[in-house]
Amino acid sequence: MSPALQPHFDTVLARNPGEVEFHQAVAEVLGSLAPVVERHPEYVDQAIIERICEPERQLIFRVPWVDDQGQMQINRGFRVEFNSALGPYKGGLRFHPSVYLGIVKFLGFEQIFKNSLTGMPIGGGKGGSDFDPRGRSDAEIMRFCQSFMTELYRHLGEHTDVPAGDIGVGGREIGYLFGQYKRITNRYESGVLTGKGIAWGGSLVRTEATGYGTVMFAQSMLGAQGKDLDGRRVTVSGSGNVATYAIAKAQQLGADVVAFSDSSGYVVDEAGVDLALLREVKEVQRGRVADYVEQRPGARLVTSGSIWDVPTEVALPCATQNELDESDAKQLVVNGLLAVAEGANMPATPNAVALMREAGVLFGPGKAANAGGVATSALEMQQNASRDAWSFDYTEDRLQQIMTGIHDTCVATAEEYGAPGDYVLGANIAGFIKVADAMLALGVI
Ligand code: NDP
Ligand code: 2IT
Repeated sequence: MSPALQPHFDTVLARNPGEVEFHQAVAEVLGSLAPVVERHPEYVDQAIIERICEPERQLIFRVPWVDDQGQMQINRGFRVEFNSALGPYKGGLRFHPSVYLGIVKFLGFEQIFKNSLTGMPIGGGKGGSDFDPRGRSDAEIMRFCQSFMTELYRHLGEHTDVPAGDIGVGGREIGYLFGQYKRITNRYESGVLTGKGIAWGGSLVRTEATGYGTVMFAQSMLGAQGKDLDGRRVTVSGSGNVATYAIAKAQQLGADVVAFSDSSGYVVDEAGVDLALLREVKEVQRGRVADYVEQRPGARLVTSGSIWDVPTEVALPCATQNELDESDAKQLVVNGLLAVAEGANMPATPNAVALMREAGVLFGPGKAANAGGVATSALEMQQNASRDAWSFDYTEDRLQQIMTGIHDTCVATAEEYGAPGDYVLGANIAGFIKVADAMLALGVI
């Protein structure tokens, strides 16, 4: 890291002890900014680096609820309102037992630059809870969401802070959260949450957007090299929202998607993933990947090793942070990997990223590659503000334009800063500069 930035990183480490994922995310962004602060010393002089690493507001609250056995349960809720220089705080809510402040802050920090890259007027935030939805009934999920919103509602608003989904939070949870917000405030304020159902203010394409956008980004990276996805072997980790629609779009573009996973193992389906069956198992039955294998002759479940052992040309990590490490990267490269687009947030470890890039693999970092989800959330907000509803095709076209724009911005910025083809540098610098300039214009706040 450059000498101008190192003291600020040391301060982040000292002020945020134990938040290892947050440290990792900050190191990755600051690691790209040396040429920027050389050209623009005002970013250091005006404390932009220090300010951008310090959330504007951090909320931690108790979430009490009663389970189906009548037992009192207590979880912890979080919302980190990181940066509102470009617009209202925007970012998802994650419900997973691993959630703690360090995870929410890493996700919120990434969101600042991702949202900036989309070109839409949205700031960065993230939230969630250590609540584990696995095995909980619909009624328990509803009571948890209602309790969570009973505290959080006072901090939200279509012009203030606009949550959406993330791991463990999909359309069902957004429904319960929106219902409670509407009841408490007595306002039908559609723009306060995104990822809503189509009948009650949602946008077509939002469900598909993150996975579709990730594949559009991979296609653009390959296209810049005169290649495409048609006929290529593709592996997608995870089997949730992002993974499902990454598989769908990759198949539409002619790829052979041969593997996917959940936290219990991975599935190899050499005949090509049966998307209709996967959706039935995950979205309707709320089952596990093992249930897919039971209903799909020829597919096999592997519960040891890693999905990245499966030979593939294009890897799309769409599960969670740090799920692809250095030894996975080594194996992928040995097996002939061409390109990676991160559908998840920070799924590849820093050593894995370095190894793949040194091997000449095209690498699309999450804050660029998975930005289609939040970009389409901003399109949902736009429809809500104008009380309009767009067609699927029109909305998908807008998503495609946004993803192409992000790709081209990364390429142009990397070239401008002397690192052609470096999508990590391009994304970090382009995302940062827009926010930094807005912060300078808005004064010391
Ligand atoms: P879902 O909850 O729909 O799916 C998550 C998937 O990842 C599940 O298959 C889950 O398996 C798997 N997974 C989660 N944790 C682990 C783990 N520790 N090890 C292995 N597998 C795991 O979430 P999403 O699809 O919405 O999110 C996936 C990723 O994409 C996250 O990193 C999220 O931050 C990111 N993202 C999501 C966006 C969105 O719009 N939803 C937008 C941009 C990024 P299991 O069921 O076994 O836990
Ligand atoms: O990580 C992400 O970009 C998301 N979970 C989506 C955020 C959003 O507000 O749509």
